[in-house]
Amino acid sequence: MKSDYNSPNQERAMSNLKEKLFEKIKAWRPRTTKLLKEYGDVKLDDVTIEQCIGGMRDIKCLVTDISYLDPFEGIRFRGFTIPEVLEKLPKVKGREMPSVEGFFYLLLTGDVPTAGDVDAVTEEFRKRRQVPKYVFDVLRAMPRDSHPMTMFSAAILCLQRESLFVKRYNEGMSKMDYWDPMYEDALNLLAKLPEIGAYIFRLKYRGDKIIAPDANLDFGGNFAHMMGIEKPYDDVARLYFILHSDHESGNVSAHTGHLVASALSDIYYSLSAMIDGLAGPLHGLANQEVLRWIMGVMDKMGGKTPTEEEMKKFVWDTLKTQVIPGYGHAVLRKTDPRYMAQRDFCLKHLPNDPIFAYVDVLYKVVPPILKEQGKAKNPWPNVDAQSGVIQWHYGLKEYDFYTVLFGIGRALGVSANLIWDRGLGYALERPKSVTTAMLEEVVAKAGSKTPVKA
Ligand code: CMX
Repeated sequence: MKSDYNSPNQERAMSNLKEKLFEKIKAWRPRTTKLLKEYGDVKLDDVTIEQCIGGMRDIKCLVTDISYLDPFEGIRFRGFTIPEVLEKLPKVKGREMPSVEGFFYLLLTGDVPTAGDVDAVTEEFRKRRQVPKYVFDVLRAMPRDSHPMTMFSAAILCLQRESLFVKRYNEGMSKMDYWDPMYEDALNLLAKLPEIGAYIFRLKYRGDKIIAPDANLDFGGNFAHMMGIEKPYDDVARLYFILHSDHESGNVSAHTGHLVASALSDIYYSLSAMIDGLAGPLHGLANQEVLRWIMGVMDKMGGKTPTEEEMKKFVWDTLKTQVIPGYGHAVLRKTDPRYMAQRDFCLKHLPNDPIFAYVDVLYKVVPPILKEQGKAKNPWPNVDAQSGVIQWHYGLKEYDFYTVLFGIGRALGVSANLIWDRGLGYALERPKSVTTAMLEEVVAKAGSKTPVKA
């Protein structure tokens, strides 16, 4: 049967990216196989009762080579820090930021692309960009006050009928080929996300005045164009998608994507679920919460920037009922370098923005307060504390849309991971649960604080 995508088993030429990826996967497989087959019983970690009940912090039970999060240094994508990524990747012509396509090449292959490589990936995305009309029909059928993340997740989910992975699986493909239709599905979906995101935005917040895509623009440039926001918003979009792409595998969105895909669900199911996990206020939705909270403070201040003393009072009052959005992290123990990259952008492009002034005062007052309160393990700001102010500055004031931007970025990293998961044949995820009585029994047997395996 003739397949409608390029498979390594077929004679049709693969794209540069796919060919290179296939070489990398083949070279990597023996490492994973050897670890599993020869050293599978080597112990990696102990698990405490606190970790078992308390959200599995720090338990090492996921593998990814696409990014690594050091608690004190922050994220590295394929070994590169954020400043290194921004410096090393080829820039879009005449713009400050690298293209999203080039960054995706780095995530997928681990190599810095040449300008020619970037052009080839840009072309790959361009070919796959057309969003089927039924997606827009589904979005239009939804109540207009649906949250943008609900609409985004639904749009991705309804595309599931396009899955090539499902087709090939039903045809009985070999496990060694799983990565191939996953790659095809991932690129087909990623290429459509900017238009889907911009469509939701214009449908909901710009009187349904939809802007058609421009075939000559790159991922970030086209998104800015369809949003109807002038330069340098194209660079904001590129920066934003790159910064939010990946944060190793344990965060809720990446982990959800991995978990769902581990059942051999296709990328549409996996990414729709990933978006649902991102939509929680303790995770990606925090970027909307930050702006909502700042607006509340601003209202009370009659628009005036509060003094540090006034802001301290707002922070303490907030702590009576909720967490301070944009502060704290489950892994990081210092200011998030994604926060710093956006702060640098603000200092360069919008130093006098009134909301940036708020964010700046918060940076001074929140960490000492969280330290004094003594609960949060990390009193420093995360990515979400700084991201809304940039959007607001460029006219995107509908802050409940902000997490969709996070979602488009996160889809890049999660997709790269899922393709590699398939390439290396990662297993169905199925941790073991215990009962409370079992934990109590373990404690009774231990008779001390020494952790004992259940
Ligand atoms: N404000 C107030 N209290 C905070 C806090 C904050 N920003 N961050 C943590 N705490 C509290 C926790 O609620 C917890 O309190 P309880 O013991 O009463 O339950 C205590 O400090 C210990 O928490 P922790 O171990 O430091 O943090 P966790 O790993 O449990 O949670 C996170 C991490 C991000 C959910 C938490 O710091 C938080 O709620 N931050 C605010 C929301 C936010 O910005 N989320 C976005 C994170 C980045 C992202 O994923 O996008």
